[in-house]
Amino acid sequence: MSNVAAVTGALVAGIVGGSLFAVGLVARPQIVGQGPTASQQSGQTVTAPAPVVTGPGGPAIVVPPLPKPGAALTTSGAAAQVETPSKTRQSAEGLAPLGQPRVEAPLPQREPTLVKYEVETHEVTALMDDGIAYTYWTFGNTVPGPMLRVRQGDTVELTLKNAADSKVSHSIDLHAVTGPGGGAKATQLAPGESATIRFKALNPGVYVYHCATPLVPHHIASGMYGLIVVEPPEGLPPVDHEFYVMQGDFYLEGDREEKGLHDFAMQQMTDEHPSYVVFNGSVGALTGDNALKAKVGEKVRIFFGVGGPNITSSFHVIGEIFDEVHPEGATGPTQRNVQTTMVPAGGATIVEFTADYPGTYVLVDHSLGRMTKGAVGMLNVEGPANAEVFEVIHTPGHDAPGH
Ligand SMILES: [Cu+2]
Repeated sequence: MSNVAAVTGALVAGIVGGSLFAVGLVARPQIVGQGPTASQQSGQTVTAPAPVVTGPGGPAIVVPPLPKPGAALTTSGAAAQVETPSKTRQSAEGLAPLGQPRVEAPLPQREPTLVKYEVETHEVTALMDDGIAYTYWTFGNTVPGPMLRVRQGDTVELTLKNAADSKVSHSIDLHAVTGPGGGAKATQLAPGESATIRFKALNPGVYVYHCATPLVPHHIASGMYGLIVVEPPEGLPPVDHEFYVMQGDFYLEGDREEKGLHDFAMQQMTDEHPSYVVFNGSVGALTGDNALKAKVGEKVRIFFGVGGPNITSSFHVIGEIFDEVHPEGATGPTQRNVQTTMVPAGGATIVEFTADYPGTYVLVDHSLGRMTKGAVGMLNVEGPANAEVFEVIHTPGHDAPGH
């Protein structure tokens, strides 16, 4: 059974209970919310995790290259041998899903400074679904790529490298950049090349970045997107958990039930008929053991973006109400008490809510047909039930999808 079937089946079996998702889901590293710890270097690339900040004129913040993928992942060399015939389809055996993206912790109070990031593009073959492999093109080996996080007024020095073993050129267009192509003009990189740009984070908000090498939607449909958070000068209000989730649509040639490595399907992409619509790169990336976790009473913030390339998201969490939404990722006045928020391709939002009652809350694109294509995530909330918030008076006891 594919993971899409497992996830959908679990939902049909019932959202109530929270113990339903143990079967059929791919195990993978735990997700988000724990940003790397900081260490400081002076203007040099380091291999330790992220930075401590000093005031103006102090050392620049340096964020190191991301770790290499796990041993089970392979580079795209093998993928390039597969053109179309399904009878020669390469096995997906031994492959794993991609890991989860790096999440940056909230920034300390500080004055604007120089922040250095280094990101490397990698082409990686990994599992999209149970037994179904795809050659992703990535920023830093994850989909989405690493979260970048700066403060309004910071000067950001971004070095983009394209790994020497890449097959094609890559680049970066950051929607937080004011400048030619959002940086894409200067960062068109052949395999093995690198480029460095500097930009001022003029506007606060949460912004998508993506590869902008032709054919751009092909690169995005291979996983090349992420979020850059530009905090307002006062920062974002503290919460108990921050999560980083991005939706993307993927186009694989051949039958989705056919195991093995699938190539990119150009016609499906131009027709806007995705084989998969998923959160964080693959089916099951945020379900089962990989579910997001919180406790009753805790405040949750989700940075939610849509890489696309084509599909807009009607982002909703089943069983929850967003206390606050930053529409279109903008800072400033929020909308309160929102059920579903529309997030365009190449757009993002911030949603916040308090987990008031225990249970499993399901992240979806409320164009719910896409659940069958993998667009399902879970937030497991543990803690005491409050009968004033929710109480079952009578039920025949049938599990139901709740929606
Ligand atoms: Cu690219």
